[in-house]
Amino acid sequence: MEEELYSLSHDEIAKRISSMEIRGAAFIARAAAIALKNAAESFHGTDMGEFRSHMSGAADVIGSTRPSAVSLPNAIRYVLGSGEHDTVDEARDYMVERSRRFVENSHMASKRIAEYGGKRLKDGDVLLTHCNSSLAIGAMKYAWGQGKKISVFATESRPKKQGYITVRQLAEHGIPVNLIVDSAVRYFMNQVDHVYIGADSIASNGAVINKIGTSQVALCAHESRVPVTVCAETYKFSRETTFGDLIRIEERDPSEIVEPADFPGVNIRNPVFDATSERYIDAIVTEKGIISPSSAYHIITEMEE
Ligand code: RUB
Repeated sequence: MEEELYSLSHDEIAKRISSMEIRGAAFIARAAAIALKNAAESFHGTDMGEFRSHMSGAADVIGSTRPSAVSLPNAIRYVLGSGEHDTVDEARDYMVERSRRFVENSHMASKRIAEYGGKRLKDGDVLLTHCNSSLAIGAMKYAWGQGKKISVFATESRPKKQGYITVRQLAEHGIPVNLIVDSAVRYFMNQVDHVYIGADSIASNGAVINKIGTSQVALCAHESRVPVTVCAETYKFSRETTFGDLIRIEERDPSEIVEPADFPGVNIRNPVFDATSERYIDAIVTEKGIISPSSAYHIITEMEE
């Protein structure tokens, strides 16, 4: 599916991110990098001013698709870079190369995180996950590949039910998996050894933004003394939060939950992410190693400009 993106316009990729055909923070970030490459290659003039405004227009369109995934602006910032260029050809080549590098680094980071996160699991461990995180699933698959007989509880993750993707991916891999409704998390938590989840964004204080309901899962795990591990690349850390900005929580169309016409006079709210306090997170597995949430600020200060 990622390969297919190279033949699409940046507008088409932006549409697919908005409609959630492309979803999950890691994939969104790589799609954004590919969209910018395509945008740079679709510009045929020689005027640097026009090229700059073409690229900043493309960055705005792509960047406004999913407000809670900081991986998206971070990918855009990386691809556009800070280099000074004399000609359009030079600028285009630079961005195409930065896009290629971002995508490659992202895949490499996923592999490392799978390894580091997978190694922490033991034979017989029971995991619980929420939504559909390619990184958390990568760690589970790695552990399974090491011969550890893990099993997983996966929430449905209303309203878009990304948990269905998770259970299918795990079952196809042969990993025993139980699909549960979101409200069954506490019922099963006493059978769970680890909560493994992904992240859309991580703030400078270590708070994690992930699929709505993650904070309830983490609170419940905390109460049962079950460690919560977040699998996330460093490009999901938000530099802006260091300077006081808050990560915006995306609120999507109510029709994702119910048909509003069936509930006249009812206000239907559909926030799709929430913030989990760093107090309820035991470890964040990054490609640079496993860190405590309190190290988020240092990760941010070390991020490439
Ligand atoms: C997806 C979601 C995932 C994170 C991490 O939400 O919350 O847990 O994006 O995914 P949505 P990954 O379906 O609304 O995009 O580990 O694949 O980056």
